[in-house]
Amino acid sequence: MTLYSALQKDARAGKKKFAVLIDADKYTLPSLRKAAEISVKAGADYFFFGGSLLTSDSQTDFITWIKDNTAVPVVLFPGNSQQLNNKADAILLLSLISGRNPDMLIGRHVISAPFLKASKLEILPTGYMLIESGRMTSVAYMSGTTPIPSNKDEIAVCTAMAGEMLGLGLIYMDAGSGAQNPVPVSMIEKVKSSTSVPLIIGGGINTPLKAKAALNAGADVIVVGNAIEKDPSVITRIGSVIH
Ligand code: 1GP
Repeated sequence: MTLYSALQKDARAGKKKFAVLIDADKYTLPSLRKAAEISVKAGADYFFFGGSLLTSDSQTDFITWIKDNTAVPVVLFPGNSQQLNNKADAILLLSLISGRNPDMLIGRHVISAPFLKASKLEILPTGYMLIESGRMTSVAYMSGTTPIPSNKDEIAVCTAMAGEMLGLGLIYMDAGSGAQNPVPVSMIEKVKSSTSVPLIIGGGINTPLKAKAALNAGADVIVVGNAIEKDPSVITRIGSVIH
């Protein structure tokens, strides 16, 4: 079964999942091992790999270590085409549909297509939506796009519906890494009730309470990165909310 079929099946059955986001720049091999061990014990469903910048060359070693030592699938969540890596299992092929930057909607994909076609990566076409979350986030700055205002649920709903109609198999609403405020609950509820593809929510989820709020509102997968870099034990507490 592909990762996408499993995700779709679990989303339909209401089985919630969580992804631990690894930004390779923020880890050393020992700290990665520790986070990975805690993640496995906490029942993490995926390791997502990515970040707005990647300045070290450790990503390949980290992915290799995770593949050799755990059974948790590795999914690329690339900030740019330099983060492509065929040691992973799958890639969120992100089209930044909340923005109007053609490079992020289709340009980078054209450049990456031959590499992806030749790789064994499972391609997960994803409508990626940035949601305004207080202060400017790295992803908004680096992508040169304006996030959807956090009080404009209807814009988020129409954007997600359009993404689904274009054939994107996942919607990922992201407040941005380390966001001051996560994606609002009312926005998650409305997007969930207007679309039928699995919904991923991330950005600023740093407590079990915020994880629970996103899941209850309709998130099928939540993504946690920043909070874990600061305190890996957060994974255990969030894992217990989910499973
Ligand atoms: C960022 O959604 C991810 O793109 C995760 O956000 O790092 O705030 O958990 P955090």
